[in-house]
Parts: sequence; C-alpha cells; structure tokens
Amino acid sequence: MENRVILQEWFDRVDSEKSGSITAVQLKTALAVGNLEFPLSVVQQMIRMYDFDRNGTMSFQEFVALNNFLLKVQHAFSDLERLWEKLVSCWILLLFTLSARALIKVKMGGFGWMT
Ligand SMILES: [Ca+2]
Repeated sequence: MENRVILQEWFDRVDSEKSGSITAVQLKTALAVGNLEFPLSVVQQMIRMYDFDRNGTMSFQEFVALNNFLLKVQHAFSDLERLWEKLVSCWILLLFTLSARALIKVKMGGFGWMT
C-alpha cells in the first residue's frame, strides 16, 4: 500500500500537466532524472506494452502494471547476478584446490615421495 502511495506521488510529479496520464516524453524525462537513459522508441514500447486502453499514454493503473513488470525484470537480473557470484566462487575454489594439489604433488615429487 505504501508503495502505491509512493508510486502515485511519483506519477503525479511526472504528470506535470495534471492530465491523469503520462506521455512517452514525460516518462523518458522522469527516467532520465533517475539515471535511466532510454531512447524514446524504447519508452514508447514500454508504454505500448501496458497501454491497455490503447490511447498512447499511460494512466496510473497502467503505470502500476509497468512498474510491476520492471520490478520482476530487476529481480530476475538480481537472481542471475547471485547465481553468477556463486559460480565464480566455485571456480575460484576449484582453481585453488587444483593449484594446491599441483603444488603438493610437485613438492612431494621433488622429495621423491610421490611419482
Ligand atoms: Ca493508456
């Protein structure tokens, strides 16, 4: 609920003309303020995906749907990032283990303990 209030405040700020809907240009400008630079064509595509009444602009309800989609994408990337970090950790552990074994083998072989 609190999230929805924050979204409404954000939406109202972007809807500078108080028309009850936001245009692609307004959305692009607002995203750019948050360091999210998208070409206008991409922002237009975002709006088209959730422009349920096909009027070319985004109502608050449509904006909430778009926001939910973007959050899911963000979570998917976070999951991928965590998976990548685990894979890198496994590779480091594997390389360390192999290096340690090779070092032990060389040292033991050097003393004639191992062939
Ligand atoms: Ca619409």
